[in-house]
Amino acid sequence: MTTAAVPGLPEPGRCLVMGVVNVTPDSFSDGGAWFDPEKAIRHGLDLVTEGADIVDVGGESTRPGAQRVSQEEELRRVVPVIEALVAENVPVSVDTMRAEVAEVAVNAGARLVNDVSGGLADPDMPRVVAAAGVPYVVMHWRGHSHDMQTRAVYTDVVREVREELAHRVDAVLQEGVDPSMIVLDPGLGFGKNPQTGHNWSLLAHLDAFTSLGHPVLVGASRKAFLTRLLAEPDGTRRPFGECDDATVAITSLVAAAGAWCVRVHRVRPNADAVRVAAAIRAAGPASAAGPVSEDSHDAGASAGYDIGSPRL
Ligand code: PMM
Repeated sequence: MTTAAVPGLPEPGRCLVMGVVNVTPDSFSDGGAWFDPEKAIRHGLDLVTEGADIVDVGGESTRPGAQRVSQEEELRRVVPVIEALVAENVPVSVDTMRAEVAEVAVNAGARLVNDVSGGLADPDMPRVVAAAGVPYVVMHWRGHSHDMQTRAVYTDVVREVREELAHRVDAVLQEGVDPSMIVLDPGLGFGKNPQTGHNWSLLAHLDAFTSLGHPVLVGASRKAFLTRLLAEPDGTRRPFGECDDATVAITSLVAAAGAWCVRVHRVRPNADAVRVAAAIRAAGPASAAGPVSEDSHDAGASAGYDIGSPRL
């Protein structure tokens, strides 16, 4: 289980909380609430007040079926928001699949590039990230939103997602990305079928990803598999915005299982959850056996924590 520190980002000695600011009119989870730049900036600052360690700013919706926006429009949406948050010393990540957007964002002060395509959408991305020397979230992805759900076909979802991510790691290393800068993400909801349990299998085997030797980020917040899980008896799905308690439950479990970071829309209860998970880990058998560094997320795995076992 690896949750090593990532250069240039906070190291609170627990799972980090990344708060989401979608500067889009059409993201599925928050439906355009932060499309106005002033509102987006205010929202980012509010998320920090609620306990976000990082604020993830994105200008392109990745909801299933979404069409792409132009690069100019993406830049127009995200740059002013990133600049304003950076001016307030907020650790900002940019959620983009475009190398040029990543480059402009990093020049504006973004500290992390969050690429849901793991370098597949724009072949220049890994080289640009390597040159920028910033951490890079490499997410599992099988294609753009307009048809990604047709690619959600697996014989063994955990093995295949792990192998495909491992290939992406090799590819970005070849392009010069430093291994210490790589963060992995199984890509819940992206090319995963919410009706067949793909997302639950990935969550149940987080160790398959932490064992690849890089910190792991989990983005479960308000995803469609939660709206189905929490559906009414007549099948009416729970609205996205009413899946936050379930998101917090996942946060607790993945934080205990060694996730490095969770990406969430409602920060405060998730910030509470990661602190609870850290407190339980710190009080576990490894602590009784000897002092556990507050920074060590790895200590529990070898000591065999009950909660904190890498397998959920
Ligand atoms: N999910 C969304 C957008 N960006 N980034 C990472 N690394 N992981 C995710 O799971 C992820 C992401 C889609 O969610 P949203 O549009 O509701 O914010």
